[in-house]
Amino acid sequence: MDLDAVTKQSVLHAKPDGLILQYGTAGFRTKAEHLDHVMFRMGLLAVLRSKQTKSTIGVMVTASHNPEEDNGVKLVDPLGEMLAASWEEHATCLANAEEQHLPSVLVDISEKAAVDLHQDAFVVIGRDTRPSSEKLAQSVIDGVTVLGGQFHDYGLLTTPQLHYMVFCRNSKGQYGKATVEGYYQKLSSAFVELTKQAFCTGDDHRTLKVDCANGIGALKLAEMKHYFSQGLSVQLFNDGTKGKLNHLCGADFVKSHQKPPQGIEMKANESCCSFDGDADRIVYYYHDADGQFHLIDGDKIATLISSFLKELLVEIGDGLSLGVVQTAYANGSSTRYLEEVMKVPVYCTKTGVKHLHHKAQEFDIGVYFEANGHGTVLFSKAAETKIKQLAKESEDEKRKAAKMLENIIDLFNQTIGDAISDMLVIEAILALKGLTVQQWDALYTDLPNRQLKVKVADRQVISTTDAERQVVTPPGLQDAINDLVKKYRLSRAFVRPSGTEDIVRVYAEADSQENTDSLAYEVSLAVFQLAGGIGERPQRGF
Ligand code: NG1
Ligand code: ZN
Repeated sequence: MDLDAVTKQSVLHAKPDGLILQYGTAGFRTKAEHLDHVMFRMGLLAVLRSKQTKSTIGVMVTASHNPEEDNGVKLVDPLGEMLAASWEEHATCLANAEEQHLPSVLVDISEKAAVDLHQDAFVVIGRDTRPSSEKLAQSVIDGVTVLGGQFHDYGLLTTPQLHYMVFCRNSKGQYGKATVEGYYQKLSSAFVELTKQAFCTGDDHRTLKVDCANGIGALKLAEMKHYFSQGLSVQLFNDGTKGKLNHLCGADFVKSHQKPPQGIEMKANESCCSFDGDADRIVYYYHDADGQFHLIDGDKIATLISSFLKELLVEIGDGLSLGVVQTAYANGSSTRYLEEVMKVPVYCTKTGVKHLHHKAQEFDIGVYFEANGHGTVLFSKAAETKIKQLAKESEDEKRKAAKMLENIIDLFNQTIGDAISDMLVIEAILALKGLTVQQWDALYTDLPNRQLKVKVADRQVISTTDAERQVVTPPGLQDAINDLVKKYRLSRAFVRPSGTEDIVRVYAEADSQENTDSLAYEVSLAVFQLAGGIGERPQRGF
């Protein structure tokens, strides 16, 4: 390591004094103007991680669903997964080191992680459409090059596309070709193959309106839609030509406000969906004939997908295990439906896809979705081998099911939730089952729910247990929540510090929207009073 060169370069990416940031649920995230040094240093760290794993590492510059002024960065590990937990700590140390300590922190990380500094390093970089992203990606490249790493800059990519590229490169092309063209081809041909059966029986051509949150999803979907246009035509809205990224649109807006985005024309019963700013989340929705808005969130997406997979698994009869992984934000009705009606085992993990991803890996087929629409399906190597074998050998009905599963394996982005890939799977299942979006929605009725944010002086005073469903500290807060929850029917509430924003999140559900809103308000007030609330007290009514 040429530490002198690092010191010299680092001056050009100087850390603002006293700024402390944490590698959180989704990497570093804050106002874009505070991130230049973090980007440079994540370039350095990616080189070390690449040397240590002897693999290509990814760096994605994005702040996903957060406002356009924000930005963020996360590293992608060799199999396209989120960065290992021990390296999150290294990332936090490196990002927060004062200028003069930077060389010693680099040496320290290399020693602790037993990095072979003579290894070559290769880093791939992607970024979203934020105005700040291009310059910040250049700072990552500066960090990579000063440590002698090689790199490929993919420029504009969705987050899942960058994860895909990393996995393709490290699997020596076995997972697919590490180009956007390769990504389009892999997904589209699996979609076309899977839906052949539905469309040749004369089913109507499917159409779907997509709100792209004025983000990267618009550019990529516009390029990709020609590849699958025989089976599905998508109409893009909020494509970034006019509006601001994630502003009054996108999956996060639709899910948290439970209303349609601006900038999309919805006719009664028309199927619509929204991506988030980096296209790793998707939610569906429609207006019924009475003009009432219906949201179909990640929980209902997981339900549709797992019921379809379960049918195919019964058909091939091979005893492969299927499990669904959710977080505490999953609507209570979805958990009940999955467990009691579908008889599928359901598990709850902490928020953040890395937790869901790890749990899902315990099954032959693991379906994981956050309620906000971030999720995918993972197939174990053993399941994939079995399915491929059955698709070749077994008798007719079994083979048909195995072939469908084979296409589904290709269609799901196995590295991380992917709005484009999820959209194609959902459309394929709806076509094959002949289901309308209303019929899908009718699988179960969501319990009314509400999410609120509370500002506190230090959100880390709140610690939790039981997959974030119970508060441990500050003392008294959980008792207060328990007492409030008891006042309502079918009620549930929990609070946790956000990993991406400087706030505490409050979640409540109950038998009516009115009761839910009261419960959410009362719990917010308890947080404000017992966990050091700052600014305006929470108000009743939204
Ligand atoms: P935080 O801010 O930790 O709640 C949010 C989402 C997560 C995940 C991350 C990363 C909710 C309640 N939380 O995390 O599910 O998607 O952002 O983007 O939706
Ligand atoms: Zn996202």
